[in-house]
Amino acid sequence: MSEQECTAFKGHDEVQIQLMQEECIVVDNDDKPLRPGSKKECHLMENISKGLLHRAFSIFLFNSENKLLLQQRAMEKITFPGYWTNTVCSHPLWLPNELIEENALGVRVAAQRKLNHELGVAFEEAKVDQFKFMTKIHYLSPSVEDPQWGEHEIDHILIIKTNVNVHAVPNEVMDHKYVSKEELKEMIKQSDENQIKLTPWFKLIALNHLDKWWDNLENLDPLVEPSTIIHR
Ligand code: DMA
Ligand code: MN
Repeated sequence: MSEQECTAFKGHDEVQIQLMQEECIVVDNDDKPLRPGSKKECHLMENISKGLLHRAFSIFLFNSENKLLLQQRAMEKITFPGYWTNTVCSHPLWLPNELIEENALGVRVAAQRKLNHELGVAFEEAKVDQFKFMTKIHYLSPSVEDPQWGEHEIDHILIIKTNVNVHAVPNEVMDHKYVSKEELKEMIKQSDENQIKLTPWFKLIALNHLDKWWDNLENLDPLVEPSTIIHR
């Protein structure tokens, strides 16, 4: 590791440093893949300030009682440690099966992989075809704890309604819970009062988009906007 890399990763968790070598998908403003870019390159604010953008996804998993599964990010995470967020957020990688464009199949393949990697959900419990790709949201946000890191993504929103067995992986997730709409409202209030932390992308989605999907979990098709990119 170079001296510059040692500085960027100072004090961080070894497993999470290794994961910074993953090859994310660098995209243009229309979400067209341009080239692979390491997770590290994609999340350093010095590159983001020059316009570097990558592809991501956010999973919203609801159980049969229509409660939403949230996770609290592990303290080992380099970006947004200890923050509460939607079920899983991550990136499809520059791999043939995660680059498939048709109906965001590559992103859904990655979603299944990460639901298993972070929350220990078995592949059979969340099949690729069960994820519904809703729309894309483009946003930029520096990490408050360590402002040299941040996010600048075209985030694919994926909804899945199913009951799963969660076996959270401690290096990724320190806590998880299912919430009703009212319970989430209360959490948003607590985050406004600085009692808990919510990730900026989750708060943005929860405040602007989530209700219309949550109210229509049995009939999401009319709300699907695959070619829209909401710019924030
Ligand atoms: C990044 O999430 C993705 C979004 C939508 C912000 P992350 O930092 O949890 O990614 P990973 O789990 O791959 O580290
Ligand atoms: Mn990212």
